[in-house]
Amino acid sequence: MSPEVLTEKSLTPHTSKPLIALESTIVSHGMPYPQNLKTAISCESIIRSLDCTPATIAILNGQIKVGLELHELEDLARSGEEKRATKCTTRELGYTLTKTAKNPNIKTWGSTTVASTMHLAEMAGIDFFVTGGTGGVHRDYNYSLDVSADLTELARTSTTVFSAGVKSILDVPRTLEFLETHGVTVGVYQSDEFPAFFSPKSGCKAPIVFETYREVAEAIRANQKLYLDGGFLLTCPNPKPLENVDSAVETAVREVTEKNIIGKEVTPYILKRVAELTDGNSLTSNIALVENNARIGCGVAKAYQELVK
Ligand code: PSU
Ligand code: MN
Repeated sequence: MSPEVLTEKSLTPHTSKPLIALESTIVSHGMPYPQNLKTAISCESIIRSLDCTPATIAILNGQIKVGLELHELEDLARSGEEKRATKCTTRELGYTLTKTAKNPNIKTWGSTTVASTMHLAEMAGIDFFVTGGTGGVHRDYNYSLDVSADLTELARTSTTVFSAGVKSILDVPRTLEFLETHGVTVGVYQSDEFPAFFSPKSGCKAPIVFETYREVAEAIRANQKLYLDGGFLLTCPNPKPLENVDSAVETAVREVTEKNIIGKEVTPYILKRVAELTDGNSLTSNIALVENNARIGCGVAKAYQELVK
């Protein structure tokens, strides 16, 4: 990270253990309080228990933070509902840094999405990043041209992202086409079907199936040796699938059009509505899959560390 943005306060944790980046938008805009805090804490402790070091990334009062203290995680978790957190994708990083720096008396967060977390993780020298679901091509793409910046960032930033695939709120086949066009390596862990977040099944074939952590680590290493600068997406099927989520998804997606919700508000709106319409069942499933991604992320990070030793 260049010295201007990497100050003493934002320092990456010093450790010889593999570092695992975590995003902050999932905390501020992806889940309600207090489940968001519970998930963030449990994810960090799973990572620690597997002998890796978690580093949740966010912007606090004009300061990039790589690795949050518990009280900061708590504050971040409350900041979504209190509207003190701005969802901040790559294009808003610079602006959010300068804007939030002007609010010294309010704890204002710039919460980073998959795209912006990938970028900051790479700058901080962190190779692995665990999240829940990645953004993708939206279902109404023909009309809205809505493609998440997560996909374009995956095309250019060499961070390995662990997710449970792409939610059925999105157009899964088109998301896979986009990733193929942009040369992103997409693997599925121990399944021959690409997972769709709540469900391990999307109807789309896995582009690559990986059976072991070591195999994934070897492929990441080989990409690096080939100077392939793009990202690597390892998708992990949800261990606690949620059935009958389709009608909730349909309703939420329809409401987006009816209410003319656009831009970066779309995804948080759909996530919130699906949680409401499934009586919170979607949250239980969401938490289980993030924890599962954390375990697999640590397994691969450790296999990678062995490989480059
Ligand atoms: N999908 C989820 N949970 C999330 C997100 C997506 O299941 O929390 C968040 C992530 O931060 C992701 C962002 O990077 O939404 C994508 O937003 P958009 O579709 O506006 O690019
Ligand atoms: Mn979008």
